[in-house]
Amino acid sequence: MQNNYYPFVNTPLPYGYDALEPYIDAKTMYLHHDRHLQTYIDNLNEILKENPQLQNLSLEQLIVNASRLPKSLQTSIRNNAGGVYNHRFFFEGLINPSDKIPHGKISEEIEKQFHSIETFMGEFTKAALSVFGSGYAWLVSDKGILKIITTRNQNTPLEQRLCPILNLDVWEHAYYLKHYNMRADYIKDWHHIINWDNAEKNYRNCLKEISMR
Ligand code: MN3
Repeated sequence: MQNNYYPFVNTPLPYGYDALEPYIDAKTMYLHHDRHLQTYIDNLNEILKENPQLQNLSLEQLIVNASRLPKSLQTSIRNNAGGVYNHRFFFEGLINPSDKIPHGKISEEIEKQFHSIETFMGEFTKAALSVFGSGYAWLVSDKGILKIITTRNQNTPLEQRLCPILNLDVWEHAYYLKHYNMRADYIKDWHHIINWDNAEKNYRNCLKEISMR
């Protein structure tokens, strides 16, 4: 991944702010990317500026090693490096128009493990609705096996040694302007803009990582 070391910069979205209309509105995308993600980037740079010994670690290395850092740094690294990683992952996972259904290896694996795409989407939706407060729902690979998990705040699957394929930000800032408190409506809209090519690419990378070990 480019721009993966200190000092981090906020690369532009891979599409316009209004590209995901009518499913996610331009104002939400602007605030989400230019304010929320920017804040995580600024905070992370500030922490690393004060801790030069961490500046040669990549974003992923910071996250994976967070629990080995001094106690005072653990939470702030987890929140801010996680906030950068999770948001980049989320934005890269969206496209409009979308193919609507998965294809390739990920499609085969979803059908094998969840019986059908519909069952999978139902289970993913249930997980996303179950997040109490702020967090994410994820499709991850656990050594090739697909799992749906949720994480709180800005925690990531990387800390659990899981390989992320797809995520959904269910913090209220991701949908409140358009969907108000109706998270279920937001999730339904998100189904229309999943970048399945990106999910397929991520899954193939997950499988590659296993074979390299
Ligand atoms: Mn967010």
